[in-house]
Amino acid sequence: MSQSAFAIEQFSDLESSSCEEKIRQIKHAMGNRLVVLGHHYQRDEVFQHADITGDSLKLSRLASATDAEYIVFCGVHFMAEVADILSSPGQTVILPDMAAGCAMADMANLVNVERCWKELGQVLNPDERVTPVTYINSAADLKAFCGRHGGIVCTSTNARDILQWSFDRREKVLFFPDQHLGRNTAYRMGIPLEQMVVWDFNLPMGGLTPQQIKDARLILWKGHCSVHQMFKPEQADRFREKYPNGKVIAHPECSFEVCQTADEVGSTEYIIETIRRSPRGSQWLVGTELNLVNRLREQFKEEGKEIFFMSPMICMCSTMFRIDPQHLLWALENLLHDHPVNRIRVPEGIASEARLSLERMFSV
Ligand code: CIZ
Ligand code: SF4
Repeated sequence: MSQSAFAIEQFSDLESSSCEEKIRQIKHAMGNRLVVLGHHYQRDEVFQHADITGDSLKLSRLASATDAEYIVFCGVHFMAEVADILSSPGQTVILPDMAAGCAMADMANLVNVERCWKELGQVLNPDERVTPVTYINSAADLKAFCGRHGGIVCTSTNARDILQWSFDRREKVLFFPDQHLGRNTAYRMGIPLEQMVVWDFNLPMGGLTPQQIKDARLILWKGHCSVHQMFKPEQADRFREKYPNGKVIAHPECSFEVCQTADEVGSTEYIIETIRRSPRGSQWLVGTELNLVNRLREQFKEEGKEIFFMSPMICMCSTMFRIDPQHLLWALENLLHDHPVNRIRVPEGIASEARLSLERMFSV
């Protein structure tokens, strides 16, 4: 990085409102050279600047289609990695704050997933009998692991089709890092809970006996999202007492009990679409990240739809929240002066294997 790059300290104390104006000016000045992507969980002050908004699947597809020189990803680290993997060599992907990770993604790493694969090898031949499936919320080297071992990536939008693809190829699936997405999706496909086991990566052999492994169809990694784990079925009960005609919609990262009581279960894109299509005057209790729920409440107010957040407590994704207008402005100001900061670069060896598992997903 050149010495004349701007330091974040020059921006940290700026008011959000003055960042807003400057961000607009830089975006205008850079035109088509720049595209800003915004995930649904971003705060409004940042989300408003996105040229394209969506879930990670939609954004990663669009990242591969754009020919902008700079892709600024307002989201979390694994999403920017996917954008880098799918973009072309001349493009640069920027994550405005490197601390924007995903606690759930961090619950699986290459060391403990490779150990799991080796330990499964003591009981069966995993490369013949187990399809590894990684949720897109995972590091690039885990996507590469899936690429190497005949596996695939899924998102919460396509998890069902991806699990079907995986079971069509091999009799078992190892699903990481989110146990809830795996369990909720497989159960709705008709796989009973008795055919699922949880792999505790802190224990030898995942804490399972050889027989449990042989009998299982789905091996679920013991990972979770602490934001979605806050929602409880009692919150749905209380809502229904008050609004007997109201509907409950939950993200599949929520617990099994919450998804069982919900009227609808689906990804952020599904939640938005379902509420959009619902009749005027509908009442919804929504179990997903707070910024998105607040935005839905505003967006559909005019149609007389009432939207409530599932938890009485504030549960926001604290890492998504790291991307603030100050960091976005800092990243853009540097780009305007051709000093990319916080570039996300996946080494080519990892990227090419990760691309395999992503391309398998796109082909399903
Ligand atoms: O895939 C995504 O973007 C995430 C993390 C959630 C969702 O349901 O969209
Ligand atoms: Fe990760 Fe949960 Fe935040 Fe999504 S809401 S980015 S899964 S920590």
